[in-house]
Amino acid sequence: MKLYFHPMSGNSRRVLLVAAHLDVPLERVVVDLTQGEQRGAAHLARNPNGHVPVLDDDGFVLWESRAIMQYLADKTPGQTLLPTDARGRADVNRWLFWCAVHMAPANTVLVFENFVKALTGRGAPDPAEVARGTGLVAKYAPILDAHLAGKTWVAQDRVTLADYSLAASFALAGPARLPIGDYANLRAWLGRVQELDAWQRTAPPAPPAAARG
Ligand SMILES: N[C@@H](CCC(=O)N[C@@H](CS)C(=O)NCC(=O)O)C(=O)O
Repeated sequence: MKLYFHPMSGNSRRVLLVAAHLDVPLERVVVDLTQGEQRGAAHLARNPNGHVPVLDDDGFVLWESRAIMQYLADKTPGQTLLPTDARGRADVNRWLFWCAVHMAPANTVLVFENFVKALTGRGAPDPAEVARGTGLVAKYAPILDAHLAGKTWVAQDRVTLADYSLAASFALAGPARLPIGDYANLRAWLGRVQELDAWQRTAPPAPPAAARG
């Protein structure tokens, strides 16, 4: 299986985390987002959205990171990252959708303003966008923080796709200056995910100094 990805992309990271956890070998193909390769004809043919990640499993081409996570889990006999019973699966899906619709987009505003712009030489953060992203993180991060009180993992009392999906959206918390300092449960949980073997095995290279926050 081939994964078209970029090493600094949080959306790619969540797929890499699941593949590492499940020991699914992936041939990694970098799409250079810093050079606009995602908007070239070859990549648009794989994903008309011009985004990474994209999985190619022997001609079956799949985009959307959480769909790819589920596909890898479904293909792996005996996996425990995605429950097979209706309620367990719904519980994990609840957090996957919440991540996709609320938490990750909130974090992405600040990742773009405080990290991607520096990485790609697109100028200073826009204060209005920083204020908007800060407001969105302040709206959603406390929900995750409160949910994690007294819990080790987000769903099902074990590591699931929910943890990898959400943690990947916080992967650039430092350089993106995500305002999560007040959320002790969230930070402790993120620390636990970051200690997992899959996290260590998928660490991206250090970004250039200008984008380190
Ligand atoms: N909902 C998509 C989002 C994918 C996405 O936004 N990927 C970013 C990288 S983290 C991208 O490819 N950006 C390129 C661009 O916007 O030009 C997913 O989960 O896969």
